[in-house]
Amino acid sequence: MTLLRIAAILLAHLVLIHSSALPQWRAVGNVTAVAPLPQGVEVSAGQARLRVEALSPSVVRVRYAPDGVLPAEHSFAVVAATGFKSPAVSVKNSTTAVEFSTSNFVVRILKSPLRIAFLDSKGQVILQDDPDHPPAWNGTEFRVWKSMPGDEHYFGLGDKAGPIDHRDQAFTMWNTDAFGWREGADPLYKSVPFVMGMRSGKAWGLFLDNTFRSSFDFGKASRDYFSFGADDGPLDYYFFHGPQPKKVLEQYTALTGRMPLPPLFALGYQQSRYSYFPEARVRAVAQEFRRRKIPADVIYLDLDYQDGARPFTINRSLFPNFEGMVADLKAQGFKLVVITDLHLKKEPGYKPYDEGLAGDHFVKNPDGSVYVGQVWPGDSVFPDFTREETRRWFGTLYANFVSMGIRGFWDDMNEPAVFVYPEKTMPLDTVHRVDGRKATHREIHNVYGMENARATYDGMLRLQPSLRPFVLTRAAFAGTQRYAAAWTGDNGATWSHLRLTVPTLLSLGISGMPLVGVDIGGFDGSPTPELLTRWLELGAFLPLYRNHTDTGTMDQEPWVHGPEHEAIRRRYIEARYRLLPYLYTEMEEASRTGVPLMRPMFLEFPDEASLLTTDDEFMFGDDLLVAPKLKETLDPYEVKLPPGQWYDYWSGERLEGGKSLKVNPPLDVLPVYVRGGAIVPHQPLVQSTDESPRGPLQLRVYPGPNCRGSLYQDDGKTFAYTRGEFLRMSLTCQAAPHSLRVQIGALQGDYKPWWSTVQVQIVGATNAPQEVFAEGKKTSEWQYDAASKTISVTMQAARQGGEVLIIE
Ligand code: MIG
Repeated sequence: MTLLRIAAILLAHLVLIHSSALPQWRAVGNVTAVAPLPQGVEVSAGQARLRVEALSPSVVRVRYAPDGVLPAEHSFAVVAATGFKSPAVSVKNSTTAVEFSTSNFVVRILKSPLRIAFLDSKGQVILQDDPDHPPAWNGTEFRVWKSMPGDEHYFGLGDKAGPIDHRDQAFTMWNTDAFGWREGADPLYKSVPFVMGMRSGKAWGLFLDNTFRSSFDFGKASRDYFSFGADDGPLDYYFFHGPQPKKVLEQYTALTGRMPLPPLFALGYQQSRYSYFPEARVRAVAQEFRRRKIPADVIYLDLDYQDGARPFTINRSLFPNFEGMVADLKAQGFKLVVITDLHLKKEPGYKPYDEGLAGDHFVKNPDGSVYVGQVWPGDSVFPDFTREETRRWFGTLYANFVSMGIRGFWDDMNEPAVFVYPEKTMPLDTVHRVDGRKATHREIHNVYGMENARATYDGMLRLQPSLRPFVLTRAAFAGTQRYAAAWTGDNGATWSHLRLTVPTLLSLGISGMPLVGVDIGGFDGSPTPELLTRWLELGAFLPLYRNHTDTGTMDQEPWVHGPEHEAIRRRYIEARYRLLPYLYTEMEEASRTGVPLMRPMFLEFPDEASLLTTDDEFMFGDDLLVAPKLKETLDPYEVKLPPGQWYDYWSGERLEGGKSLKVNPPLDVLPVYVRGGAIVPHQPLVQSTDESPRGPLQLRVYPGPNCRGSLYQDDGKTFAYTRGEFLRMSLTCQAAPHSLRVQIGALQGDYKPWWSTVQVQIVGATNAPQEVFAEGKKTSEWQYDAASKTISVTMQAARQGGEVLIIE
């Protein structure tokens, strides 16, 4: 080796690339060798290597090995890296760059110094390493800097409780029990190192597959670049080419998995508190919902049902006939979800402890002894959920509850939370035994909660393979949507937390988690009557509709603030149940595509620059726009209606889009608008999802351009839908001067729905029709309601579909 070459290598290893802030960063230097691969390319820079491979025409994986050795393949998040159809690529090598392209975009690796850029097929840069800051290491720590165009905005990252647009802010990924959190608190309970960038209507995505503490900085350190990095572990990331934001989400969730179709009851109203006890109180709450005719599906049992804070036990003095209570509630159409914390009391004679010890299932100290931490039961031990064998064992602990008919479990405290301060979790050198290798808590911390939820989900499935499990988790990592719904932890009974509900849940949706909710009414403290009413109105249009509060707060059931508030709240809960066919259809879509039910405006309207960072209104599915009152002040506020035609959901009034409305909704109004051209399925009112609606399926038609809708139904409980027991129907409408035609497509699938007639409801009709035809025959089965400007036509449902023609 020549002296010059040695000097060059030394220099490459010693380049100080970020001298102003952190002089110890070292980049890998210049490319010294290029090796084409069938799906990409591997380049060397001295002893370092970079491998870039296309997983699909829209996804590439980027892996660095600073010491030349790519880490063994292991990912908690990724389920489908091999499920993609990898395209073959041809690599072009020049003196300055190595390049390959898929049918959708171009990957260019610049040689000196080693940097990567993603370009569209026209050669425009989508995302690139900052020219002055190639990726660099500092010991085990690494950081990547990307150029940050002034008009680019950033979304995702999990439960970030501030604006959905992360520009100008910095974030940490470290699951934290954050009781008392407020706006901007970071980190919270979940870590999803996935970000979506949006610029000029075009989206890209980036997922850092690394479970260690990581961080993202979108312009705090500099306005010229954004950056991300982790304390340790692999620099292994995926780039997703959109350019549609929905497509980025589809690709990201193809990689990390999607939410399985939830049971229908999960979309019903859910009542919780810390805690309902004794047994008589639980029964009384259930009774009260039925007596007052406030629809509801789920009641939660929090810690106090347990004996001595020990998970999987029952306090028999408070719940003498627990089994009978579960059965009686079931008969009233209620599902019970019970909390099952993961920390197990260290107490010989307590079955989960004895079994877990005998099976060697607990997390260890570095010296090999079992780690013991303080949580609710006092001295507690922690199952090592990273082991398949341990997850299987933990899953068996649910057998009793499942056989009683309990349909859901609530995984709390799984960051994991431990009562030590300020760490709030187990020591970082605690040892996990991931199948086949040891890992410290530094690596496992962020996935511990996900693996806990996985144990619960898989356990339920094994115990009762025909029923869809429902698991609610607090902690999460990328991919947790495969196992659980999630809520945002301990919020508070303040207007600020009502306001944060919207952006926080939107961020979770962009992070691949569609089945999410907040404690409606706030966990910490008791809401004023108005605040609870507004929150319950909004809740009717959130993915999960769950009211929950802390121990020691005032009662928070819908009826506690007198008849006026109760009547409003009941009306919104009823509206939720009437809308279930739409909600369930949208949820089924989310389970197939990863596109969440609750969507930021930019997801539906990527080309509307003025809506890009909007997070005080949102889309609920394809067609509903929800614009809640989120401030305590008395002032009117603006609702931005995207271009096109819109309808007021409650009055049917027609509105012109492309401008803002000033609204000042009274206590009993949550502004909701429907996109012109939507057909939104509804059902008659029920008191729970257990009850079959009686009457016709209602198809509300909001005439407008590109008029369409769809319906998906199945039994809402089992996996029979995977064997053809579902129903799918597509809907369209065409307006012509003086007529409107509504077409119901042929029904697909074998599921027999509860309805045998269909009522087509045309919204926004200013006059009664001249004539109405159903299936080409003139019919008199119609009504016109002048007050709501609605024409309703009832007809028999037929497998081959049908048609209604209205002559105005
Ligand atoms: O330290 O189980 O976020 O929803 O009610 C409190 C009692 C422990 C925290 C959860 C909350 C739950 C509470 N838990």
